[in-house]
Amino acid sequence: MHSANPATDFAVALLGEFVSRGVRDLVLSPGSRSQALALAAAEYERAGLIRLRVRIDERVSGFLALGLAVETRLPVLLVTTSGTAVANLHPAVLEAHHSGVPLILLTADRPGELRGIGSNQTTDQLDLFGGALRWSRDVEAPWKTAFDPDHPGELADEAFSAASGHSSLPGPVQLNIAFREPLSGRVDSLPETVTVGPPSPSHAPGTALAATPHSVVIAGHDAGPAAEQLARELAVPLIAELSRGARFGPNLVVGYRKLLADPEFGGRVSRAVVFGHPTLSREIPALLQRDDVEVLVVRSRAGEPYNPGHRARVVPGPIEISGAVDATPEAKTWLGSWIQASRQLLDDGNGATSGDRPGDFAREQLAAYREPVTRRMLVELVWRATWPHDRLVFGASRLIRVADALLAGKRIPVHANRGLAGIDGTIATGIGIALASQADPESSGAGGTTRVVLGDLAALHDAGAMLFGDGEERPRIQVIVGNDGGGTIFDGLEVAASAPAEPFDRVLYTPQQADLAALAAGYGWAYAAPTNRGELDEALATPDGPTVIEVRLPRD
Ligand SMILES: Cc1ncc(C[n+]2csc(CCOP(=O)(O)OP(=O)(O)O)c2C)c(N)n1
Ligand SMILES: [Mg+2]
Repeated sequence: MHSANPATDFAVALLGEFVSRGVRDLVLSPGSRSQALALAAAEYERAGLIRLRVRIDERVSGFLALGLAVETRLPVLLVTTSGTAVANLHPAVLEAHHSGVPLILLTADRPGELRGIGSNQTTDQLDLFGGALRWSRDVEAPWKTAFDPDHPGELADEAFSAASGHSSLPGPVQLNIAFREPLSGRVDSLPETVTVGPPSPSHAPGTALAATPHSVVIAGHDAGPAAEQLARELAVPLIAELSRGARFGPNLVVGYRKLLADPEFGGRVSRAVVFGHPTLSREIPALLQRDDVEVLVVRSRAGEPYNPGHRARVVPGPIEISGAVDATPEAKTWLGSWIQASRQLLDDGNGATSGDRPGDFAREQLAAYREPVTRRMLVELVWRATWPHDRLVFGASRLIRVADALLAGKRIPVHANRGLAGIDGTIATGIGIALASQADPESSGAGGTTRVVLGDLAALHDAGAMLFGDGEERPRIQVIVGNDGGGTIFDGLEVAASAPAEPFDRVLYTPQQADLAALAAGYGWAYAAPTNRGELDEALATPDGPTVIEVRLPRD
C-alpha cells in the first residue's frame, strides 16, 4: 500500500486495523481536515470491507452510529472534521456513556502549530467530552515521513478494547488526529486485512446470592434476559420496564407502578435485585430508597451504577443462586399474588367489547374499525404488529410511559435511549438500528421492519435525520408520530396545576403546527395519516421504505 501521502497511508492503515479487529460500520460527515480518513473509508466500502453511511449533520451521524452499535453490540467508527463538527457528537457521546454503547470517534484536528492562535475551525477538541470517554488519545498523522508500521495497530487495539469494555465498561472513545497539509493523496491499494479478531475480554467472577423471602427482580433499561432468568430461578415477581430484553416470561408483572405503591405488594418487599437502569417510574426509586428494603444492583454496561438511595450493594454479574430456592407455600403465594393482581390489572384495562346478540358481530367489527386512535390503542397496535424479526424504538415522550404501564410481555427487541432520556436523536438512532438489523441476511432482523414511536416534539427535534443523501441505503422503517401539538408529558407534572395556563403552554407545552406531510415529502419519505383503528392497523401492516405515520392525538 503506497500513495505518496503519509496522512493517507496512515488513514488507510488505521482503518484496516479496525476492520481486522471486527469493526464493520463507519459513519462520517464531510469536511476538509478529515479527508484522508473519509477517502480511505470510501475505498474500504468499495472493497466490501465496511458498511459506510454518510450524513451531513454530525449530530445525526452520532446517533446513527449509536443505533448501529446498539444493534450490533460492536464498536462503530465515527469520522468528523474539526471544530463544531466534533461538538455535535456530544449528545450521542453522552447517551453512549450513560448506556454503555461502544463508539470510536476519529476526530480530525489541526496540528500543534495551528492550535491556540485563533486559526480557522480550531478549538480544544481534547477535553470536550470530559468524563464521558472511556479512553482518548491525541496523535499526529505522519507528515513527510513514513510512520512506525506498528503504530496504527497499537492505537486500534487500545481504542477497540476500551470501547468494547474489555477491561472496564463499554462506551465511547476518541482518537483525535492532527493532520498537516497536504491532507491526502490517492489511495492506490488497500492492505491485506487479516482477521486478527478482537482482543479477548477478561471475565470477572460473578456474585452468589441466597434466596430470601419477599424478593423482587427489577429490570430497568437494558437489563437483558438475565433478569428474567433470575426471577424465574428464584421464583419471584419480575418488574420489567419496556426496554430492553427482559419484558417477558411467566413471572412478569404488568401494571407494576400500581402494585409497588400498594402496601400489600410493594409495601411488603424486603429485597430488590436490580438489573439495568430503571427510568420510567417514581415508584421504583422510592422502593430502593426504603430502609427496610435490601437493594442489590447488578453492575450494568452503563457508565454509572443505578443507586437512588445511595445504599445499594453494587455487585458484578452474572448472579448465581447459592443454596436452595424457597419452595414453601408462603413463597409460592408471594409470587402468585403478584401475578394474579397483574393479570387483573391487565384485564380491567382491556374492557371487553363483545355483544351477545347475533347480528351484532358485523356492526361491532365496523365500529371497532372506525374507533378513533387513542394513545393506548396506538401502543397496543404497534406492539401487536411487532415480531422478533422487527425492531421497536421508543422516544422519550408520554407514549413510552403509556406503553410501559399497560403492554403485556412479549419477547421482541425494544430499544429506547434511556441513558439520558433525551428527545434528541430518536429518528437517527432508529435508522441506525434499522440499517444494522436489516443489513445482514443472517441476522435475526433480516426481513423485519423497525418502528419508531415518538412524540411530535421529539420527531421535529430530529427531522434532519430524515435526510438520505443520494445512494444512501433506505431501510424499512416506520416513524410513528403521536402528534398532540406539543409536549403533553408536562401536563402530567405538578407544575401543570400550579402555573398559569398561558405561560405554561408557551414555555413547556411549546405548541407547534408543523406540516409533517410536507416534511415527509420534502425528505422523500412516504406518509400516512391514519385516523382510526382500521387505518392504523393497515398502515402498520404495510412495511415499506422510510415512512412517516402521523397519528393525531388529543392533548388530554
Ligand atoms: C434534548 C432534550 N431536550 C429537552 C428534553 C425535555 N423534554 C422531555 S419530554 C419533552 C417533550 C416531548 O414532547 P413530545 O415529543 O411531543 O412527546 P409528548 O410528551 O407530547 O408525547 C421535552 C422537551 C429532553 N428530554 N431532551
Ligand atoms: Mg407531543
